[in-house]
Amino acid sequence: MMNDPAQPLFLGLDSSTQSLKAVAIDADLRIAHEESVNFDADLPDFDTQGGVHHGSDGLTVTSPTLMWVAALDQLLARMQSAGFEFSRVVAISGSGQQHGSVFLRRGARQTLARLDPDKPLRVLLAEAFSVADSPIWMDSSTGTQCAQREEALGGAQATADLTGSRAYERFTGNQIAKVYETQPAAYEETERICLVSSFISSMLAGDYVSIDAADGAGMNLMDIRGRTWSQPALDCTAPDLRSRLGAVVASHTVVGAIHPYYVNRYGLLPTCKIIAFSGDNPCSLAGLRLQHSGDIAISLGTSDTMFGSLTDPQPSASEGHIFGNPVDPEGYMAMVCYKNGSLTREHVRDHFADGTWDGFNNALARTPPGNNGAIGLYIKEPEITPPILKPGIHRFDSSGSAVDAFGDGADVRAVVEGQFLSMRLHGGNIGIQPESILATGGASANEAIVRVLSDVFGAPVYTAEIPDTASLGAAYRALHGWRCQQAAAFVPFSDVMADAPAFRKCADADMAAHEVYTALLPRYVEHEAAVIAG
Ligand code: 5FX
Repeated sequence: MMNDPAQPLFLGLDSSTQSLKAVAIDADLRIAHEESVNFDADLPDFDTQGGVHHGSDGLTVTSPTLMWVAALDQLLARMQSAGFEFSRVVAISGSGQQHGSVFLRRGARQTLARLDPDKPLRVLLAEAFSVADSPIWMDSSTGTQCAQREEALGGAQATADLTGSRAYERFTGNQIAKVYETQPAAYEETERICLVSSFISSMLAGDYVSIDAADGAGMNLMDIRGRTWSQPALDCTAPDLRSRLGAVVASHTVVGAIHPYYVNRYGLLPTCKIIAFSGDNPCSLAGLRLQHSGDIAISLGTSDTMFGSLTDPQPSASEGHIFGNPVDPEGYMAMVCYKNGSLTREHVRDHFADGTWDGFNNALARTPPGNNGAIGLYIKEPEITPPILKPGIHRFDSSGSAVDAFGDGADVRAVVEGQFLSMRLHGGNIGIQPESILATGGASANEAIVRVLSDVFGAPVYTAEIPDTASLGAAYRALHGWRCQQAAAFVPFSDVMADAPAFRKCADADMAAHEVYTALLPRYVEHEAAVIAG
């Protein structure tokens, strides 16, 4: 359907690892415009691979902060050249890769306030950073700082209970602690520390903008239930940190208005509102419209991810993360990430089926739910959930004995069932109780795999073919924040999404098969524990 030129538009930006994207929607949720800038291809002078620089230690991963600045100007200029009507945009929100940090030096606030529309942002902000290379989520160089945090906060479980996750290397508090320890002068020079999300919104507002409670939870610094900075968590990170972080706000908050720079340069309305930006995973939750507790998304991609809304989180030192919910200021979201996803299923397809998906699906068809008691853990990549670093295949027969091989087709069923039993176990451990599952990613198109997913969880599975859930979710959140502001009250996200088309149901659970999996789960737990123990 055509977009009505009189209708207001809502803009969602997504500053991800490899690109900056924009999606504009109208109030009826129709997409009006899409644009993107690829960091490697479109900003070659920053010389990144996949948007990042790898340090020589094999652990440090950064991105040049100024590249994200340059990308914003380039993206907006492209939209202008394409005839995008910036004057219709009434609200902007955004998504940022989680955990990445931006260190702004003393005086940068004034620089932001005085942006000169005749000059590009990368020139204006060239001197604004006390740390030129932003640590990002792929960094794993802060093992020492993580150990110090858990020690100071009373252990891994106490850290998870307080902040929603045990100390993780990529989480921003540990990155900040490393900057303080290794570059004390740079830390001293720092006036403000932003997340990628709050940095992009700060550039748009021309002032420092608050971090939202969903992305803020990815720092190991926020009290997950109070949704404010935790003093003990700040204290074990770096001195005078609170004043460098600003406040935490609910994700639907209007955090400012667009700076005149963008009014003059691109024709945005001076009244255009900036809604707090959030992390990419929280924005994906919004993009997939998971508004009710029990609405779960499972992304079956290169690596598998499970996330969803919940009201009763159970933070765990062993698995997953609890974040604030980006569309419900009282709610939470939980997320469990796996390294072994499609590549591992493909490995089994190639070695234990005939190398085709038809062969894989035929193997599923000729083996029964529960695999006659055979259970397998297929660790092709070092796994994070649960932590099993050594690659290998672990097979157990129906009597619980470790075996070297399975019979016809059983490896195929075992890899799929093992992955979904693991999700049921570890998701359940942090409070995820799926009532309906939205499957996304490449393998969600495979009906045989999706059937097993539905049976393992005993829940219906729907599919969504939304390529850019984070940028779309950011646009939905722009609309949501704007509607709350217009109403001068919180408007449920489900009201804002009421007219969205329903997702396609692709499987209903076979409850007899579900019972088989429920009976099998204790054995899966036992075998997984044995594999972890080596
Ligand atoms: C989540 O905790 C992650 O580290 C990643 O999914 C990043 O958000 C990717 F941008």
